Amino acid sequence: MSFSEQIQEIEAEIKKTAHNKSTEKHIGRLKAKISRLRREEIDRQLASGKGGAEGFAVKRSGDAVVSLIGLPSVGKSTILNRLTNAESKVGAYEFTTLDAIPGILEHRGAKIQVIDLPGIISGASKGKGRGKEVLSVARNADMELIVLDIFDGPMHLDLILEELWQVGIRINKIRPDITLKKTSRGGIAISTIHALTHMDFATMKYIMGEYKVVNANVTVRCDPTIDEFIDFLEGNRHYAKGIFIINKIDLAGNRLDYYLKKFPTDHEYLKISAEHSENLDDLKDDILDTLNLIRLYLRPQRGEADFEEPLIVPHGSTVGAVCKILHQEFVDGFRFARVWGTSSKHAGQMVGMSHILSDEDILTIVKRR
Ligand SMILES: Nc1nc2c(ncn2[C@@H]2O[C@H](COP(=O)(O)OP(=O)(O)OP(=O)(O)O)[C@@H](O)[C@H]2O)c(=O)[nH]1
Ligand SMILES: [Mg+2]
Repeated sequence: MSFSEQIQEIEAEIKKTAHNKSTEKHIGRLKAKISRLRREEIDRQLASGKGGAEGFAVKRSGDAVVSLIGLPSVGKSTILNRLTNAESKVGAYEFTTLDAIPGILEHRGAKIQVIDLPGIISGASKGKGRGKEVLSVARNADMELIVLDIFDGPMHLDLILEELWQVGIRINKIRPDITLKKTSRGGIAISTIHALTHMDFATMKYIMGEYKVVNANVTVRCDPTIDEFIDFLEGNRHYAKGIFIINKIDLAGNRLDYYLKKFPTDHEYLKISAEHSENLDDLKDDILDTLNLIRLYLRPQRGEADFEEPLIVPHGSTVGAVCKILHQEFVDGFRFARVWGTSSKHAGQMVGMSHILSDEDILTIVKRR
């Protein structure tokens, strides 16, 4: 049986199995099997050089990377051109863009790399229409701008999320907080912090069996679904933020509300017209807010803080993380840091590597001599 036939057969079995408490173990195991088969198939393709076609070469730059994902002709390139200094060809026909085109969006002191990509189609994750290369750029981005057009958007949304899901990209999801330590004997011990509502320990053990885990200590600090638990066991998942954009609202005229109502309500949408530059400032703000970055002003030991070029780092960054971003020598030679701003108890507070910084803090790192 071919790889896709095997998967189809298992998927059919999941579909025809009633989902309830008594079938939970069985379904968990079947889902884990599909994940394993897919991973094996990808490994095989990579090994044989098939599907390993030349990827798009985009050098990462800026404080964060955002990629434009959507079907052909929805307006991705128009958005890139409006947000950044870049020029990507715009066309009234599909597949105008054939390459990854990066540009830089400068907003609120941050430099965000925005990457325009060819449109994806159904089957992209399996390689259709250079889909693999497109999705691999998306996998390296911190955030996906999912572009939908006002008319076909509701139809395209599931397709896009499915293709992203297939290559291991999880949108607006939190990495399941689970740790697993293999042991040499004693079976599987599971400890939890909250009650699990999606599966019981027996199901978890059964699924782990599919991954040949028989002796381990597992700590679960969340309430994972079967899919989330498999994601954890598979590893190699990319958790990216996502913004859902509805473009071309100008074309709907006074029927705008009618078309907007067709979009599923489980996401929030930003409604824009790239062509008429409508709501683009909201989009820029949304990108910055969703990336959740903070600005730090670095101040040398003797001298003034640099308010012109803030260092942009993710919200929740520690002094240690900043040292790492700056240079390994700050990590190796770290003595202490001084902080002025909302994260400090008083001006110039002495702090260690684990101190968490806030937006617009001033930071001095003191190294050993
Ligand atoms: N009316 C209107 N047309 C738009 C808008 N945004 C883009 N377009 C038009 O839609 C067509 C496709 O735009 P592109 O930016 O090339 O779309 P794309 O998503 O990059 O397309 P591919 O590169 O083929 O995937 C062009 O004719 C644009 O002028 C919009 O907000 N309103
Ligand atoms: Mg394009």
